[in-house]
Amino acid sequence: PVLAAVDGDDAVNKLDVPTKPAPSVGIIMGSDSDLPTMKDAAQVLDDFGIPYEISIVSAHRTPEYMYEYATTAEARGINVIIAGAGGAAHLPGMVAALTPLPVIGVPVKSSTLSGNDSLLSIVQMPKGIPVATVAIGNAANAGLLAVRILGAANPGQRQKMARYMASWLFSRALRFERKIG
Ligand code: RP5
Repeated sequence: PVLAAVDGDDAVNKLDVPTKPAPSVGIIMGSDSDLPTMKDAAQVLDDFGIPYEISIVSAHRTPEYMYEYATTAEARGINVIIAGAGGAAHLPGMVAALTPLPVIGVPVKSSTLSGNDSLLSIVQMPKGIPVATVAIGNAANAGLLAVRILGAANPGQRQKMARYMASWLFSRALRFERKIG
């Protein structure tokens, strides 16, 4: 009866339903078999409290969806795209050709050529369409690079990165001391 007096959006507002923040980073990958690698990027974004979306988008299995994803990402509020793929890894480059957003490519380790194929496919983008490429399998660095890109225009985010770097270096130094101590 209390809610009977209100309708539509008003009812939602009265109930104070928490709204999810819009994703700022898009994590995409060519196959679900890339997920064990790509989850590290998601973990970093979780640690920094950055909202993201994560989806399977294949350049050769779902090319129309890839086109739609890349051409609508900017309008959906995405600021950075992290794209992982293995083998003939054309996903990051093709997405970068379809959006003005920065694209970070993650070469996923393949079973036949250990990811060397993925690395060369992603890193060798011709002049004009850049893809920032991380090391084979290093999706964590892709997440960290996305945080740094967002931090370029966000001092609070930059401070978080500085704190992360200080604690990371400190824990490494501690580990080293324990080893030699
Ligand atoms: C690429 O082919 C994917 O990015 C993946 O790394 C690789 C193998 O895909 P699956 O055969 O495991 O689906 O498109």
